[in-house]
Amino acid sequence: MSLKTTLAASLIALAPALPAAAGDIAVEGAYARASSMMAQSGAAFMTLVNNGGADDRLIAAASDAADRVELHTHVSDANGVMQMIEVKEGFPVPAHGRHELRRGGDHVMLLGLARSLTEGDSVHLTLTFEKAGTVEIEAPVEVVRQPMGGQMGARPAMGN
Ligand SMILES: [Cu+2]
Repeated sequence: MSLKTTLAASLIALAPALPAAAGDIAVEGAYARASSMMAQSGAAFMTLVNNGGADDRLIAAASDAADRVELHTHVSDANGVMQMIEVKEGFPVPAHGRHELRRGGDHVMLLGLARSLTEGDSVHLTLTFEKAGTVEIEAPVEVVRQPMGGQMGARPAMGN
């Protein structure tokens, strides 16, 4: 193994966010991103893990980084166009199971960003679960890299 790969491997080993848990619920791999450089909104993604024997549910999220935080998902409308909708009932996390929040699917929506999301920064989130209570997490910010030749600012603001 070369020095370079050894360094890369140790960096990856250090990368995982601090463990965040409450009761039987753990949150893994959280990160946040803005839809674009100028975006007024952003989203956070993570894996919700339930190590207990009872179903639980993420019912609310809050952050000082945004005016409003909502639980969203994507659905396609009659024309096959993806749209985001708020999920009032929240995200179920089955007993001994997990629920993945990922791009194009369920996400924690940050509306009205208090500041721009920049690389190296992190977003503090308070997640409220029906049974486990609150979990505080730090979601490192991943800046979206515009593809070469991409139309800067032409992306829909809601494009998570
Ligand atoms: Cu959304």
